[in-house]
Amino acid sequence: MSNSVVLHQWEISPFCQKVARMLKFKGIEYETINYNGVLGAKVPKLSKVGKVPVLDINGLRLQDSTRIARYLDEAFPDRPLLYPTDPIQKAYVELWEDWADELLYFYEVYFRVSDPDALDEAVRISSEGRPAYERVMMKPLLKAGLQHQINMQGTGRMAKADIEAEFRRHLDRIELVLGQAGWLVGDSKTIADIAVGSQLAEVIRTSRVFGAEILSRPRIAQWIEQI
Ligand SMILES: N[C@@H](CCC(=O)N[C@@H](CS)C(=O)NCC(=O)O)C(=O)O
Repeated sequence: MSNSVVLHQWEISPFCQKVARMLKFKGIEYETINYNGVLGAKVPKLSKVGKVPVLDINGLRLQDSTRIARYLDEAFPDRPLLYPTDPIQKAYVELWEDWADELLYFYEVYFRVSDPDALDEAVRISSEGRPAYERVMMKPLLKAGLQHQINMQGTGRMAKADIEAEFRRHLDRIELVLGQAGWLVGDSKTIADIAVGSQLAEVIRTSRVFGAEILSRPRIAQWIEQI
């Protein structure tokens, strides 16, 4: 493992984007390695869990965006902090982060897999730099993989109207909270904003209809610009 900081990623993964944003927030230079197309077969070998993001840093290999966030604050305490020092604020931040990673994520997957244009865009991004035939191979694989995830979790078995109504309720809550100080917790950016913003940014990136729905809320639109 070299001395440089390396983010092993899928460009369209909201968790990888979350790590990229936290590294920028901390002012840490890094390189990325993308596992596009058939290179995705190498992802299970990067760590025991077999998911990306994986970060190589200071001779360590870290997997899981939340573990990476905690490590960055521990290893670089003099840089801006991702987690507030106040214990109550920290608890709220951690709850938002976990909510984004463990619930909001499945809406992002749902919008990606249920909208043919969003799926095409996701396939295009995830096969960039790879031969054209890999893009053709990837589409059914990505679709089946994502559909399986949301079916197992449950969102994929809900009625479309119910999923969309729940998502709008979540957006309304975020919009309301942002009305306090422009951030989810306290009066400055934390990992809560980065985690929630990274999930929503992926919906905006590939889903035309729900991207517009997110950006129709003025506080969210302004806040996401700063994520
Ligand atoms: N809790 C993990 C979630 C990471 C995750 O689910 N990554 C997905 C890509 S978005 C993945 O690598 N999936 C491959 C698999 O599950 O085999 C984190 O925060 O890093």
